[in-house]
Amino acid sequence: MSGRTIFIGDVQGCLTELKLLLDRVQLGQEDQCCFVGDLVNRGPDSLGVLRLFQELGGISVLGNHEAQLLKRGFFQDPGDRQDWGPLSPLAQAPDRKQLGQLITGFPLLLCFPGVILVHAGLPPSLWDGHKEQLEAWDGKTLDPSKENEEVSFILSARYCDPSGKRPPRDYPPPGPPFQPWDHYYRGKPRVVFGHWARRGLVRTPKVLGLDSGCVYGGKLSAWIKEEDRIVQVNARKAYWPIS
Ligand SMILES: [Mn+2]
Repeated sequence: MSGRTIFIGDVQGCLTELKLLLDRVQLGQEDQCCFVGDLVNRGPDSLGVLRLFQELGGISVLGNHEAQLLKRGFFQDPGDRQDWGPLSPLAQAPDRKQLGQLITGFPLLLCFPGVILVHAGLPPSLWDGHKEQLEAWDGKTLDPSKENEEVSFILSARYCDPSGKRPPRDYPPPGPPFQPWDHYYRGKPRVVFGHWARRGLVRTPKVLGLDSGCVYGGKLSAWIKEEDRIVQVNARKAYWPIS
């Protein structure tokens, strides 16, 4: 029997909950764990999460939290004087550079059979789900010197208007003409994304939103593709105030 594909929402350093979730899905040797990004920051053990991710041979797309670290050169030289808060143990870890290389390789978008994985949103140029356009993005990594609107849509979009224009801010909810970006998605592959803790779990025929706010005291969610099944664990506590 071949393994399953298990998509996992924003972990944000919640190592205990991640381990519980992997128990609950009864992770097997052949199973592949695919993360929506934001493995790190805010929660109690980002270093532990990255090491476990490595051990699992996990796959992840890039989240905005990882992108920030890459842009700030965190993995080359986090700097002695800077206070990295919950990321301090990672900043001081002997395997920091190695983990940084892993994250540098996180793509912005990944295609699986029947599924597209991104951190936050699928940019307007991909809403029709044309194969050639998707192929151009599949596996592409971040070039920090070439960040454009599409990259920022992938990393941080929540609402947009029918043309794909985003509101100045997503909270409080912007109201018409803005809608959650997936409202406009017409493609065939199902899009798996995270990044939107306030919205919580989203499950429609077109998309799965897996950020159920674990680090804020919500849940950590997984979707097992082959079984079309959601598995969740409750956060042990709120590790960070929701902003
Ligand atoms: Mn995010």
